[in-house]
Amino acid sequence: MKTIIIIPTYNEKDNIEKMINTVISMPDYIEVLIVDDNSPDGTAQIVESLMSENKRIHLLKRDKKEGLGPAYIAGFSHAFTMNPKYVVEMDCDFSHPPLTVIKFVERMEAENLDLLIGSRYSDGISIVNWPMKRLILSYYANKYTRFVLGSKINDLTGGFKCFRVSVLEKMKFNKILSAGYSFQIEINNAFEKNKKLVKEEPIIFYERRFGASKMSGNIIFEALFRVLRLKFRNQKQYFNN
Ligand SMILES: Nc1nc2c(ncn2[C@@H]2O[C@H](COP(=O)(O)OP(=O)(O)O)[C@@H](O)[C@H]2O)c(=O)[nH]1
Ligand SMILES: [Mg+2]
Repeated sequence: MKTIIIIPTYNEKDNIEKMINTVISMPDYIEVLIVDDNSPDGTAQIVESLMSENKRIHLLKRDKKEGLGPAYIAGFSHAFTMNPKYVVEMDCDFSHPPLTVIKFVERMEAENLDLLIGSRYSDGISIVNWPMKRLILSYYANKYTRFVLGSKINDLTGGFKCFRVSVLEKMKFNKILSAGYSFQIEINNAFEKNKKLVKEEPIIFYERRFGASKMSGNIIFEALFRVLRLKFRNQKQYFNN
Protein backbone atom coordinates (compact mmCIF):
# COMPACT_ATOMS: atom_id res chain seq x y z
CA MET A 1 0.00 0.00 0.00
CA LYS A 2 2.81 2.34 -0.90
CA THR A 3 1.61 5.90 -0.36
CA ILE A 4 3.32 9.03 -1.61
CA ILE A 5 2.50 12.31 0.09
CA ILE A 6 2.92 15.07 -2.49
CA ILE A 7 3.74 18.44 -0.96
CA PRO A 8 3.99 21.49 -3.22
CA THR A 9 6.29 24.13 -1.80
CA TYR A 10 6.98 27.76 -2.41
CA ASN A 11 9.16 29.48 0.20
CA GLU A 12 8.67 26.98 2.99
CA LYS A 13 12.15 27.05 4.54
CA ASP A 14 10.66 27.51 8.02
CA ASN A 15 8.52 24.38 7.75
CA ILE A 16 10.21 21.99 5.34
CA GLU A 17 12.69 20.17 7.58
CA LYS A 18 10.21 19.58 10.37
CA MET A 19 7.62 18.43 7.83
CA ILE A 20 9.94 15.93 6.17
CA ASN A 21 11.04 14.59 9.55
CA THR A 22 7.41 14.17 10.56
CA VAL A 23 6.61 12.23 7.40
CA ILE A 24 9.57 9.89 7.63
CA SER A 25 8.71 9.15 11.27
CA MET A 26 5.51 7.55 9.97
CA PRO A 27 5.36 3.89 8.79
CA ASP A 28 7.73 2.89 5.99
CA TYR A 29 5.05 2.50 3.32
CA ILE A 30 4.65 6.29 3.40
CA GLU A 31 7.05 8.34 1.24
CA VAL A 32 7.18 12.03 0.45
CA LEU A 33 7.57 13.95 -2.82
CA ILE A 34 8.28 17.66 -2.56
CA VAL A 35 7.34 19.66 -5.67
CA ASP A 36 9.24 22.91 -5.45
CA ASP A 37 8.74 25.78 -7.89
CA ASN A 38 12.25 27.17 -7.55
CA SER A 39 11.60 28.82 -4.17
CA PRO A 40 13.96 31.79 -3.77
CA ASP A 41 14.36 30.99 -0.05
CA GLY A 42 16.25 27.77 -0.76
CA THR A 43 13.55 25.24 0.21
CA ALA A 44 14.81 22.76 -2.41
CA GLN A 45 18.38 22.82 -1.09
CA ILE A 46 17.14 21.85 2.36
CA VAL A 47 15.25 18.93 0.82
CA GLU A 48 18.36 17.85 -1.10
CA SER A 49 20.45 17.71 2.04
CA LEU A 50 17.82 15.55 3.81
CA MET A 51 17.36 13.28 0.77
CA SER A 52 20.91 12.01 0.90
CA GLU A 53 20.07 10.28 4.19
CA ASN A 54 16.73 8.70 3.38
CA LYS A 55 15.37 6.98 0.27
CA ARG A 56 11.76 7.81 1.15
CA ILE A 57 12.33 11.49 0.40
CA HIS A 58 11.88 12.61 -3.21
CA LEU A 59 12.13 15.99 -4.89
CA LEU A 60 10.74 17.35 -8.14
CA LYS A 61 12.26 20.71 -9.05
CA ARG A 62 10.36 22.98 -11.39
CA ASP A 63 11.56 26.17 -13.04
CA LYS A 64 8.99 28.67 -11.95
CA LYS A 65 5.93 29.33 -9.82
CA GLU A 66 2.77 28.41 -11.71
CA GLY A 67 0.26 27.83 -8.93
CA LEU A 68 -0.86 24.73 -7.11
CA GLY A 69 -2.67 22.99 -9.97
CA PRO A 70 0.30 22.62 -12.33
CA ALA A 71 2.57 21.71 -9.39
CA TYR A 72 0.23 18.89 -8.36
CA ILE A 73 -0.20 17.62 -11.91
CA ALA A 74 3.57 17.45 -12.36
CA GLY A 75 3.80 15.79 -8.94
CA PHE A 76 1.14 13.18 -9.77
CA SER A 77 2.88 12.20 -13.01
CA HIS A 78 6.23 11.96 -11.26
CA ALA A 79 4.74 9.93 -8.38
CA PHE A 80 3.13 7.46 -10.82
CA THR A 81 6.59 6.41 -12.03
CA MET A 82 7.25 5.13 -8.47
CA ASN A 83 4.18 2.85 -8.52
CA PRO A 84 2.33 3.87 -5.37
CA LYS A 85 -1.13 2.55 -4.53
CA TYR A 86 -2.19 5.90 -3.10
CA VAL A 87 -1.10 9.51 -3.41
CA VAL A 88 -1.93 12.21 -0.90
CA GLU A 89 -2.11 15.99 -1.38
CA MET A 90 -0.90 17.95 1.63
CA ASP A 91 0.37 21.47 2.45
CA CYS A 92 3.82 22.06 3.89
CA ASP A 93 2.54 24.35 6.65
CA PHE A 94 1.12 21.81 9.19
CA SER A 95 -2.42 23.03 8.52
CA HIS A 96 -3.15 19.42 7.68
CA PRO A 97 -2.34 17.09 10.58
CA PRO A 98 0.19 14.77 8.86
CA LEU A 99 -0.59 11.70 11.00
CA THR A 100 -4.12 11.67 9.56
CA VAL A 101 -2.56 10.16 6.42
CA ILE A 102 -2.44 6.82 8.26
CA LYS A 103 -6.19 7.06 8.86
CA PHE A 104 -6.71 7.99 5.20
CA VAL A 105 -4.93 4.85 4.04
CA GLU A 106 -6.85 2.64 6.49
CA ARG A 107 -10.15 3.94 5.16
CA MET A 108 -9.06 3.74 1.51
CA GLU A 109 -8.27 0.07 2.11
CA ALA A 110 -11.29 -0.81 4.26
CA GLU A 111 -13.91 0.98 2.17
CA ASN A 112 -12.26 0.63 -1.23
CA LEU A 113 -12.51 4.38 -1.81
CA ASP A 114 -11.31 6.23 -4.90
CA LEU A 115 -10.92 9.60 -3.17
CA LEU A 116 -10.97 10.52 0.51
CA ILE A 117 -11.15 14.25 1.30
CA GLY A 118 -9.95 15.70 4.60
CA SER A 119 -12.90 17.85 5.55
CA ARG A 120 -13.10 21.00 7.64
CA TYR A 121 -16.86 21.18 7.27
CA SER A 122 -18.17 17.71 8.09
CA ASP A 123 -18.44 18.10 11.85
CA GLY A 124 -19.67 21.70 11.94
CA ILE A 125 -16.57 23.84 11.31
CA SER A 126 -13.19 22.52 12.46
CA ILE A 127 -10.76 25.34 11.71
CA VAL A 128 -8.39 26.80 14.29
CA ASN A 129 -7.01 30.33 14.08
CA TRP A 130 -8.52 31.73 10.95
CA PRO A 131 -9.65 35.36 10.86
CA MET A 132 -13.45 35.51 10.83
CA LYS A 133 -13.42 37.05 7.35
CA ARG A 134 -11.53 34.17 5.81
CA LEU A 135 -13.65 31.63 7.63
CA ILE A 136 -16.91 33.12 6.40
CA LEU A 137 -15.59 33.45 2.85
CA SER A 138 -14.43 29.83 2.73
CA TYR A 139 -17.56 28.48 4.43
CA TYR A 140 -19.97 30.20 2.07
CA ALA A 141 -17.79 29.53 -0.98
CA ASN A 142 -18.20 25.85 -0.14
CA LYS A 143 -21.96 26.10 0.42
CA TYR A 144 -22.34 27.92 -2.89
CA THR A 145 -20.16 25.46 -4.78
CA ARG A 146 -21.96 22.49 -3.31
CA PHE A 147 -25.31 23.96 -4.31
CA VAL A 148 -24.31 24.99 -7.85
CA LEU A 149 -22.60 21.70 -8.67
CA GLY A 150 -25.17 19.58 -6.86
CA SER A 151 -22.38 17.98 -4.88
CA LYS A 152 -22.56 15.90 -1.69
CA ILE A 153 -19.08 17.01 -0.60
CA ASN A 154 -18.96 19.45 2.35
CA ASP A 155 -15.37 20.62 1.84
CA LEU A 156 -14.78 21.08 -1.87
CA THR A 157 -11.82 23.45 -1.64
CA GLY A 158 -9.54 21.79 0.90
CA GLY A 159 -6.07 20.63 -0.05
CA PHE A 160 -5.66 17.49 2.09
CA LYS A 161 -6.85 14.35 0.34
CA CYS A 162 -5.98 10.82 -0.71
CA PHE A 163 -6.41 9.35 -4.20
CA ARG A 164 -6.40 5.76 -5.41
CA VAL A 165 -3.70 5.84 -8.08
CA SER A 166 -5.34 3.27 -10.36
CA VAL A 167 -8.23 5.75 -10.74
CA LEU A 168 -6.31 9.02 -10.71
CA GLU A 169 -4.07 7.61 -13.46
CA LYS A 170 -7.06 7.48 -15.78
CA MET A 171 -7.66 11.19 -15.42
CA LYS A 172 -6.87 13.41 -18.40
CA PHE A 173 -4.95 16.18 -16.68
CA ASN A 174 -4.82 18.28 -19.84
CA LYS A 175 -8.59 18.81 -19.51
CA ILE A 176 -8.21 20.57 -16.16
CA LEU A 177 -8.89 24.28 -16.51
CA SER A 178 -7.92 25.50 -13.05
CA ALA A 179 -4.48 26.44 -11.84
CA GLY A 180 -5.45 28.08 -8.56
CA TYR A 181 -7.95 27.42 -5.82
CA SER A 182 -10.62 25.88 -8.03
CA PHE A 183 -8.23 23.06 -8.95
CA GLN A 184 -9.51 21.14 -5.92
CA ILE A 185 -13.14 21.79 -6.81
CA GLU A 186 -12.61 20.72 -10.42
CA ILE A 187 -11.03 17.38 -9.50
CA ASN A 188 -13.53 16.60 -6.74
CA ASN A 189 -16.43 17.32 -9.04
CA ALA A 190 -14.96 15.25 -11.88
CA PHE A 191 -14.56 12.27 -9.54
CA GLU A 192 -18.06 12.62 -8.16
CA LYS A 193 -19.78 13.09 -11.51
CA ASN A 194 -17.92 10.13 -12.98
CA LYS A 195 -19.27 7.92 -10.20
CA LYS A 196 -16.01 7.38 -8.37
CA LEU A 197 -16.34 6.50 -4.70
CA VAL A 198 -15.67 9.74 -2.80
CA LYS A 199 -15.90 10.15 0.99
CA GLU A 200 -14.84 12.72 3.56
CA GLU A 201 -12.81 12.31 6.73
CA PRO A 202 -13.27 15.06 9.34
CA ILE A 203 -10.02 16.86 10.14
CA ILE A 204 -9.06 19.74 12.37
CA PHE A 205 -7.37 22.39 10.25
CA TYR A 206 -4.81 24.64 11.95
CA GLU A 207 -3.79 27.91 10.34
CA ARG A 208 -0.07 27.96 9.57
CA ARG A 209 2.27 29.35 12.22
CA PHE A 210 5.39 29.88 10.09
CA GLY A 211 5.85 31.36 6.63
CA ALA A 212 3.18 33.13 4.62
CA SER A 213 0.01 31.92 2.90
CA LYS A 214 -0.09 32.26 -0.88
CA MET A 215 -3.87 32.50 -0.83
CA SER A 216 -5.61 35.68 -1.84
CA GLY A 217 -9.15 37.01 -2.05
CA ASN A 218 -8.78 37.15 -5.84
CA ILE A 219 -8.20 33.44 -6.07
CA ILE A 220 -11.44 32.80 -4.24
CA PHE A 221 -13.44 35.11 -6.48
CA GLU A 222 -11.92 33.51 -9.57
CA ALA A 223 -13.11 30.19 -8.18
CA LEU A 224 -16.69 31.40 -7.86
CA PHE A 225 -16.91 32.07 -11.59
CA ARG A 226 -15.08 28.89 -12.46
CA VAL A 227 -17.75 26.90 -10.61
CA LEU A 228 -20.38 28.14 -13.05
CA ARG A 229 -18.21 27.14 -15.99
CA LEU A 230 -17.68 23.69 -14.47
CA LYS A 231 -21.39 23.20 -13.98
CA PHE A 232 -21.99 23.36 -17.73
CA ARG A 233 -18.93 21.37 -18.73
CA ASN A 234 -19.14 17.79 -19.95
CA GLN A 235 -17.73 15.85 -17.02
CA LYS A 236 -17.13 12.66 -19.02
CA GLN A 237 -14.13 14.21 -20.76
CA TYR A 238 -12.04 14.13 -17.57
CA PHE A 239 -11.59 10.35 -17.60
CA ASN A 240 -10.36 7.72 -20.00
CA ASN A 241 -13.12 5.07 -20.31
N1 LIG B 1 5.09 24.32 -6.04
C1 LIG B 1 4.24 25.29 -5.64
N2 LIG B 1 3.77 25.27 -4.37
C2 LIG B 1 2.92 26.26 -4.01
C3 LIG B 1 2.51 27.31 -4.86
N3 LIG B 1 1.64 28.12 -4.18
C4 LIG B 1 1.54 27.60 -2.95
N4 LIG B 1 2.32 26.48 -2.82
C5 LIG B 1 2.44 25.57 -1.68
O1 LIG B 1 1.19 24.93 -1.57
C6 LIG B 1 0.79 24.75 -0.22
C7 LIG B 1 -0.50 25.53 0.05
O2 LIG B 1 -0.28 26.92 -0.03
P1 LIG B 1 -0.60 27.90 1.18
O3 LIG B 1 0.19 29.12 1.01
O4 LIG B 1 -0.44 27.15 2.47
O5 LIG B 1 -2.11 28.24 0.91
P2 LIG B 1 -3.31 28.18 1.95
O6 LIG B 1 -3.19 26.88 2.68
O7 LIG B 1 -4.54 28.26 1.11
O8 LIG B 1 -3.11 29.35 2.84
C8 LIG B 1 2.00 25.22 0.60
O9 LIG B 1 2.79 24.09 0.90
C9 LIG B 1 2.70 26.20 -0.34
O10 LIG B 1 4.09 26.28 -0.09
C10 LIG B 1 3.04 27.29 -6.21
O11 LIG B 1 2.76 28.15 -7.04
N5 LIG B 1 3.89 26.27 -6.53
MG1 LIG C 1 -1.76 26.16 3.77
